[in-house]
Amino acid sequence: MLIGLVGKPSVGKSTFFKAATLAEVEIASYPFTTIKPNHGVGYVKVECIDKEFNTQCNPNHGFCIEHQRFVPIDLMDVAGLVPGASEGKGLGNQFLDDLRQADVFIHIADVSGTTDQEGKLTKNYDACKDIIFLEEELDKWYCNLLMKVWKSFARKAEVENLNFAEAVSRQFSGLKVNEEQVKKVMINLDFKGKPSMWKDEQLTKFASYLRKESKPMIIAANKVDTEKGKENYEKLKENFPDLIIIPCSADSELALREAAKRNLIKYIPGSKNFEIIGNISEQQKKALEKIRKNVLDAFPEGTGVQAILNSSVFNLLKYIAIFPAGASKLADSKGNILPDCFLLPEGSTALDFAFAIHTDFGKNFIKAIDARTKQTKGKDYKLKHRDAMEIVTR
Ligand SMILES: Nc1nc2c(ncn2[C@@H]2O[C@H](COP(=O)(O)OP(=O)(O)OP(=O)(O)O)[C@@H](O)[C@H]2O)c(=O)[nH]1
Ligand SMILES: [Mg+2]
Repeated sequence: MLIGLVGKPSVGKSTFFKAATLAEVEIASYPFTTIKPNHGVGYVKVECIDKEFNTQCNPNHGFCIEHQRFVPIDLMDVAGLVPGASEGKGLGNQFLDDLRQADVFIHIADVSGTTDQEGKLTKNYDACKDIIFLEEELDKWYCNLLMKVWKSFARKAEVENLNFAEAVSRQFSGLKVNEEQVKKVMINLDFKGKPSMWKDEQLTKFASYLRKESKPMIIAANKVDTEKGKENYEKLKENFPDLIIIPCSADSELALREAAKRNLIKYIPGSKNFEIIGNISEQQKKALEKIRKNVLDAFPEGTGVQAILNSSVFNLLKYIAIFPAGASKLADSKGNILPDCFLLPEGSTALDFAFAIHTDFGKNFIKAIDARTKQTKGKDYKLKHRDAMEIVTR
């Protein structure tokens, strides 16, 4: 699972990245602070099943606080994208190639109204413009990649009488495009005529639809803590009712996460509360209480960072979290309780899960056992979010 952070310069991509990963990255108020991509590990939050089993888990990866399990996901932060990037403006859009393997994008938008389209300081800037131009630049990026090979690829697929959707997904597997997504796009577009004969505007439309399908996007309305933040966030929501837009203050999440790391406060990422537990100065206390009042109490999802990560994986991509769990004992051979948690696409079966654990588990699959009910499930059993399953092999 790879989540890509995109947006124009100075919107807070690296701040969001740092808040989610606590990796040391550069953050500054001038455009193009980030040039080389930052890779890191963030987490989605899942209500852990250990509570139901009256135990405390020991995760191999990620962590668990008060029965809230944090499951690792890969995050990538890249340079800022400006209008005209596909014609080489700013840093261009070639750096997006680093994000070809992304499953989902988070568009970090700046609702403070204080950064213009190139990330420079301004006043009363309308964030709605950024939603439109960013989509356009992402479409152009896809379109350029497709255009390069389209004619020869499509002709070859036609001559060899290949299954078109499968051939496209194979040709563009680097973009993590799958056959189902291509099929869906073809049905929606319903173009007549051979793909090798498509006009440029048809291919442009195809690229745009395919991009939306294979890189779904959620919007982080960042900097809601600022004076105009809430008002501009409401405006975004009104103008784009079909998009998932979540209010966010990456800066606040970063402050809370760093204070928690230094044992100054107790804060579970994504919660609407924190408790001061360490020795802090009056000034630090004032800053933290301001976050409580202006962000945590003011927005239903707190700082929004955790909600955005969760929403991208569980609402937009519709993934489910599955726990490998012995039906008679929850610990692995080393005594670790519920050490793993897998993120799988919706519709995954018990057999898919077995293969996700290990190819040998998949190949030697006999049955699955639901650790809660002790019921036996066959290979076609469709898994549910937070299922706990044992895989029995030959
Ligand atoms: N008020 C406020 N400021 C923020 C927030 N998030 C980031 N900032 C500030 O916005 C500025 C830009 O932050 P960065 O994280 O460097 O932005 P970026 O999008 O990575 O910028 P580039 O790498 O240049 O594309 C910094 O001064 C941050 O402190 C937020 O939630 N609220
Ligand atoms: Mg940056």
